[in-house]
Amino acid sequence: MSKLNILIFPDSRLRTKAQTIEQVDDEVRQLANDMLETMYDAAGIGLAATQVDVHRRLLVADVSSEGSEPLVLINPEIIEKQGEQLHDEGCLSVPGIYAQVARAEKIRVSALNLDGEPFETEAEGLLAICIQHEMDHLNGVLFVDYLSPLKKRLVRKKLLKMKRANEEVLA
Ligand code: GNR
Ligand code: NI
Repeated sequence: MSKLNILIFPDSRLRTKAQTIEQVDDEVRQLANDMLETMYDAAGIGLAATQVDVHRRLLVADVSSEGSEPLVLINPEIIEKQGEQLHDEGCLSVPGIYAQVARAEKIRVSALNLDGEPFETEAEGLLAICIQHEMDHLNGVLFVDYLSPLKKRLVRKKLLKMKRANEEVLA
């Protein structure tokens, strides 16, 4: 197991559209394990492969308070959406920024598991939000894309400033 580096907005690699996984092999299982370790270490509830600069369609999530319900979705597809919910979202790739986003309240998802077998699952509430947020990442979309151009510009400025301050400390 190893912890992976998380890309930070406005890194252009976060805009890459992830490729379908053709074969669920040991490399994919290793990636899923490393992503779970990275997510738990960062105290996140979800992580998409895009965020660790791997452009393959894989996401992990765990919305339980004990970190006891890891979920791995390979090649996820939303096959049904119902209702709408508004929630303050954050993102490990957009640290320190929170904003309201509208998402479907309930979704039905198809995916492959770590044995490469297809399955379907339903999610609602926070897990539904998380899966929709991670699936956006796999398509190169970030929650700040739903903000007004003005707010998005302020977020970009703030994070670039943070990045520069960080580079000065390291220099
Ligand atoms: O840890 C996370 N919390 C969160 C809170 C509200 C809505 C979405 C999320 S996902 C985020 C982790 C992350 O950036 N996943 O891509
Ligand atoms: Ni995110």
